[in-house]
Amino acid sequence: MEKIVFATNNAHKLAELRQMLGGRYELLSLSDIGCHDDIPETADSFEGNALIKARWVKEKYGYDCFADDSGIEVDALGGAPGIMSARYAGTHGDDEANNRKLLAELEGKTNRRGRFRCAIALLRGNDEPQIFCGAVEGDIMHTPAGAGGFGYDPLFQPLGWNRSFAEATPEEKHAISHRGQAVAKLVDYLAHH
Ligand code: ITT
Repeated sequence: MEKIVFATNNAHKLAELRQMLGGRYELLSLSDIGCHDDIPETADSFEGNALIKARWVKEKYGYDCFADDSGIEVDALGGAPGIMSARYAGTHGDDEANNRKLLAELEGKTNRRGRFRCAIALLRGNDEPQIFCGAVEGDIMHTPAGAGGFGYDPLFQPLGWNRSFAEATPEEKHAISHRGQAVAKLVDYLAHH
């Protein structure tokens, strides 16, 4: 089975990817390759940050790898939290605080439309870098619901649904999610190159 590094420190993303790619590719985590670096995410787009993370691992550790940069954009907030999604409330990866801040920022606003976006950057052999994107539209709910998923999932109701991503099974989420879409493109590329 082809081995490929997934350059993430987010255990939830790793679990999602293992579920989506399990059986087809052996995914190595950053700790599997002895990388404990705090990779600087200094770009101003999901694509740019995904590429920075993938390049860091390929250049310093020599592995074929891919990285995910993702987040939620809310129209009434001018696209925030966007690329700042993981550290919206200040502490990187504090999902509860991030959700509280999002609800507070949206108080009194009628337009609650937003979307999750995901960019996956792949660096494989000497191929040109490849970027695969996905997005899913929805609305920010008024109160969190559900215990599944991670991040903003308890507050995100995809268009046409009557429950949050956190109330769905992993399979239901992946079938329409931003990451599910980007991974489908990644899988197609890997199968044909
Ligand atoms: P790595 O950079 O190490 O991959 P990270 O969590 O720092 O992990 P990002 O910078 O890409 O990753 O930030 C992604 C944030 O966006 C994540 O922490 C969540 O708050 C949010 N997010 C992304 N995908 C999500 C999803 O499927 N469901 C809920 N929230 C999500």
